Amino acid sequence: MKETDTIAAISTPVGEGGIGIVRVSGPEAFLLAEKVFRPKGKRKREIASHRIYYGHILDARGEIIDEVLVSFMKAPYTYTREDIVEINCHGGVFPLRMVLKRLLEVGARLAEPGEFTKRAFLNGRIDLSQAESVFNIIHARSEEGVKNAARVLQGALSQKVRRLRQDIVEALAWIEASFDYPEELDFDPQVLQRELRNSLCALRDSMAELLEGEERGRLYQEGIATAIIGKPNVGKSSLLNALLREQRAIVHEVPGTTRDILEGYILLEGYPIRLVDTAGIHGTRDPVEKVGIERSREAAARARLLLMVFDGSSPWEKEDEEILSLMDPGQKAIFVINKTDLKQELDPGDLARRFPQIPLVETSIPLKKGLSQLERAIVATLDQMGGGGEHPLLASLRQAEALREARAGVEKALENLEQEPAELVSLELRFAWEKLGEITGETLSDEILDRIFSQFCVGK
Ligand SMILES: Nc1nc2c(ncn2[C@@H]2O[C@H](COP(=O)(O)OP(=O)(O)OP(=O)(O)O)[C@@H](O)[C@H]2O)c(=O)[nH]1
Ligand SMILES: [Mg+2]
Repeated sequence: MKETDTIAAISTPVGEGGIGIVRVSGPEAFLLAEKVFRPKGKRKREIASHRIYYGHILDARGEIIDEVLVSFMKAPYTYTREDIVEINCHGGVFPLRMVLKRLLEVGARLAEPGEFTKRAFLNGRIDLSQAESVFNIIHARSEEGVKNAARVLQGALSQKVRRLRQDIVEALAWIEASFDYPEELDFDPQVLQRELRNSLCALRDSMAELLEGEERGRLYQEGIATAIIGKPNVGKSSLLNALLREQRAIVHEVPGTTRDILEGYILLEGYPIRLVDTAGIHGTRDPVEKVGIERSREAAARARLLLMVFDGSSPWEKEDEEILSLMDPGQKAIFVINKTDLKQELDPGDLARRFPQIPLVETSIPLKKGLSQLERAIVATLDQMGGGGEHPLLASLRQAEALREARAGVEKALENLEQEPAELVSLELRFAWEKLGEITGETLSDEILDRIFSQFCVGK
């Protein structure tokens, strides 16, 4: 399906900056831009492609709206593979809106979120994995995340997926030939079986290899949600501030100081970490505190890593026990015994004996003790979560899910290779082939495509 109208949007963030860009794409991009743009001095000459022109955008009455630089780019060597015009305006909310409004007046349509990238996909310039990497580059939370997404944009994942699909097609061809024309194959059926088994095993292993990097890819891409939880007054907000190295959260000796969720980002050894400070969890009648505590529980449930903070200077209480119960089997945790500068009432040995697999760090915020040890424990835990894989290519749940299903299909085909009729094996392989196609967008419904692109920002 080819889009035929001409779209326009502000492609830079809304706010005040040196410049802002309004982008126009579609068959009438040049025509519409020329209606609103008056180039300085070159009124008679024809516009050449991939050149930048200086001049003014005029309103309907011919009054100057803004002084601009305009790039005219003829298809197909453009982002969308359509004609594109980019207008560099002064970067303010009003000049950009006025220029955009002017383009809409002369016939452009306001672009939907992600529509420029969607057109690049629909016009065949990039596949879906590459389109998603554009989103990942924009939203990456670390340098590693940007680099991994850039590799996907260059086609690294598409290439791998195409190769896997090609291998499946070859296996299918053999299976179906042996099924349809067994007498014409001068192969020993047993040799054929063995060959097939080998190539399916190789397929399964390459898929597993790709999946291995998934967790790590997502860690770099999204940042790891890390919740600081504990009963009131143990020093959670103090710990957040110490790790962020700024006084972000209010710290106070009155228990129940933190009411709302507070967040901040830190980078540790390239890992982007989203630290979430929460309200101290305990039984309370205060209705506002109750809401805060409910949010703490939700934040704890969503986190992939929990920093469980205990006050070393106060005896173990049932509230501390309750904190322990928030730990989910799928989550990683680190124990933090804080306030070690005060007289100690809590024996860290008890916790260490009960949970030998969970790292335990002793800290004192005023003495700045144990903080680098805590940071090292966090990095070590993330290394464990990430597993191997040099440059992970999978950073989206959607892609990983499709690959997992494809792998399951190949595994079933392998299991059934000897027992079941060839038809069943080939059905499983067809399924795997189709699932792999979802990664690159070759086999995906319009509805899902719309959902994917709607997550993008307007103007991208
Ligand atoms: N002596 C000592 N005091 C600390 C330490 N860490 C925090 N505090 C003090 O403990 C009190 C509570 O600290 P917060 O960081 O507000 O504790 P919190 O866990 O966020 O408390 P809530 O938000 O009420 O749940 C403050 O008076 C801090 O100065 C520490 O390591 N040693
Ligand atoms: Mg607090």
